Amino acid sequence: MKNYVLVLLCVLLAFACEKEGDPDQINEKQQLQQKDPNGTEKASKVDVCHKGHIINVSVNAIRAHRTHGDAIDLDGDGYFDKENTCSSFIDCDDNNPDVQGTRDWAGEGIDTSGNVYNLTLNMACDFSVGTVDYEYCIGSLTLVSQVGNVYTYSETVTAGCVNNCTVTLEVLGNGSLNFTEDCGGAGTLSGNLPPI
Ligand SMILES: [Ca+2]
Ligand SMILES: [Ca+2]
Repeated sequence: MKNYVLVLLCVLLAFACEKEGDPDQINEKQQLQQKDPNGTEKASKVDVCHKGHIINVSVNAIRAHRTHGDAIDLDGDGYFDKENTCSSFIDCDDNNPDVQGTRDWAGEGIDTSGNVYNLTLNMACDFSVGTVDYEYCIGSLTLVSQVGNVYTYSETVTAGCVNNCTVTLEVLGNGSLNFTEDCGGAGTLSGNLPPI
């Protein structure tokens, strides 16, 4: 009887280790399992940001990759569900490829005269539009151009601000933004805003 219990324990331990194994090993297994007898791959695969590289794995491997801290692109829109080194932005809704939601940043901005203001920035995940709260007015941002991780916007403001300023956002690798509002002769306002 003791031998049976020992064998059962060994089997359970082996199963547990395999279940929590390294995603690389699991990937290799999945690659094999994904092939039909005729060699055709199944369609149920997703992109994963694994060790800085995008790999395409079976949905069955998602849990193991999450356990190891990898970011997943579940809805296949090119945006991953958490901070990662494979893409600049986080998918706000990783279950819907058409709705990406918004992200918020907040921090202090300083103007040309040395005045400090609290800034709150709310941006669409694709950075196409957004709003910025300057404490004393609200600015609406419309994307004009993008060069790499630098986005330039035309700005329309509510009462209290100088209108027709240009806002530039530089998305840094740590997720923070370099924010600059350039109002020409009326001066500039700039700051670094970490994500909320
Ligand atoms: Ca996604
Ligand atoms: Ca999405």
